[in-house]
Amino acid sequence: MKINLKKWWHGAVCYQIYPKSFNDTNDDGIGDLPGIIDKLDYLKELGVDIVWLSPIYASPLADQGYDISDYRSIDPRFGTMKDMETLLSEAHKRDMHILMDLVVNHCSDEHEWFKKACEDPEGRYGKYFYIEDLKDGKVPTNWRSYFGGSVWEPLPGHPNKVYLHVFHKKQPDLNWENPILREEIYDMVNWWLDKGLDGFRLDAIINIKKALPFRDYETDRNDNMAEIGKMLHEADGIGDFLSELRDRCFKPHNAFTVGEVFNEDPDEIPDFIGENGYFSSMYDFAETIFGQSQLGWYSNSDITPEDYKRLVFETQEKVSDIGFISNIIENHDEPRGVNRYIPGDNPSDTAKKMLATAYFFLRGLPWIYQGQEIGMENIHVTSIDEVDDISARDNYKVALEADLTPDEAIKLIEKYSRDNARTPFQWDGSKNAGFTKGTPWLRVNPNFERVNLAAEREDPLSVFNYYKQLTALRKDPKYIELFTYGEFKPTLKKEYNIMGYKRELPETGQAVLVVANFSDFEREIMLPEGFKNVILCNTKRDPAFKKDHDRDVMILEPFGAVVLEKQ
Ligand code: TEU
Ligand code: CA
Repeated sequence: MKINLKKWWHGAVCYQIYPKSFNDTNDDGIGDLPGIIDKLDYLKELGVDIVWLSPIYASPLADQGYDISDYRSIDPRFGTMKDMETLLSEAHKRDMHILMDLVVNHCSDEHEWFKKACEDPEGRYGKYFYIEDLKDGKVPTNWRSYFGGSVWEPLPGHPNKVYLHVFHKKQPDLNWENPILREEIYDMVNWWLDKGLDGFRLDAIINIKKALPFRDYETDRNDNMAEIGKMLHEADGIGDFLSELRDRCFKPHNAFTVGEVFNEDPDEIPDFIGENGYFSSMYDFAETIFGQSQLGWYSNSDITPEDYKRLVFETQEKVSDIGFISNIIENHDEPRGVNRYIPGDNPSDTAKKMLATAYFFLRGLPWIYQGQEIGMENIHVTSIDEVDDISARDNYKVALEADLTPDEAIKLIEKYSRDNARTPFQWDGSKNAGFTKGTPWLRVNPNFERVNLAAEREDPLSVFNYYKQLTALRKDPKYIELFTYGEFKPTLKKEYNIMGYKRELPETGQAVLVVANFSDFEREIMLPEGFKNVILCNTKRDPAFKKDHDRDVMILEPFGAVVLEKQ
């Protein structure tokens, strides 16, 4: 069968690796590049085409690699440049593509550029950053950094000067207004692409444009500071930077790029991911950020299946055929999707497969975050000492300041900590889940005896074997055009806790209906006409069908999910 994909990546299945926690080959407790190379066949078997690596550049790891001290070298803890080259060539042999994380809103305070800026704030490198004078002892603005506290930090060696960091103080922001800095970045990006790298995920990219001149915003907590979002909302003109980056780097290399974009307006979607967009794709974070409070995690609200469905449908409708949105249920900054989106405390394998079905066939690119494919779950936390994530540690403090008891604060950490996604991959039932023979840098989830790849391989009904079915169906020559280009039509909208949608190719009339039951009891669903042919189902038995007057009714098990083809 001839498959007409307009771009090579349109029908791709994508996978995120968090290298530190993926696979350790030298037993230092830290995952590494040789460990990734060893697992390329595994990823191929899973049906993965594009792999994004969270940062592996030289870094003090203050924010786990999102603080880069040398963009052109690999941190020895992750391996060598030779390993990286081997990874690229081994991936390409398997027709797989590798993306690195492009972290250019900030670098590390241990980067050469920042060290030189401290030596001579008025010189060339001082202008790579936002360095300001204190005025009457006061910092320039009242912005609160994402990880807590002021965004302004005294410049080492210069008591009257401060530098800007919207994330951690070890992550000074780069000044994109400076054309010389931009040239440095483009050189570096092109250097990697010339090496054969296939593209990038663009970290925190929306932060590179600041609203200037600096000013205070309305405070939103009793720390008398204002969240960064208010400033970003006012910052105009990021498009100039992003178009330049696209034209100077991505386009000439035909690179694949995916943006971490949080705050786009619906009318900006074409600029970001349209025909000549800044990026190939960007993530849909509507579900991720739902319920987040300005006050901190302690004041967040939960997401219900009805919220989830509404938000997903909104994104699908607003993106429509403009471009390819990237669909996720989790990443390295989020709790595990199965704990966030499935109602109840202990998600069953059936429920995990239901959630997977619900998002996998949406229009756009399906992404799997490492461990998601075996149903990895959040980890229990008993004390703040067990927590690595700097964001969680800050939120713990904020919660205590808001008068939560330590127990209540720990419950929050358990729910939202970024550590949840960062515990080592559970390869098998042996010590440390087969991740390392040394001491893992972050503790292994004790549920590994139940949730691990080796055990799931043996079980035809496992979450892992189901993910293989998902990727195989999406890429089946018979369906790939339908899932890649087919229209998205929300269906069964009024069925409470049921997510239903059609994918349809108007030219051929080919259509499927995806139905996912987010309730823990059986449901009878009145079907639109013609959809009776089950092509995928997450339960042992296919759903039963019956007639109600003239209409077809499907009986879906608790947390059942099904893909039906139109006859
Ligand atoms: O994240 C950017 C970002 O905005 C999130 O960190 C967000 O603030 C957080 O998820 C709220 O829970 C990127 C990376 O994905 C993250 O790991 C880094 O810490 C951050 O940038 C700084 O580079
Ligand atoms: Ca290692």
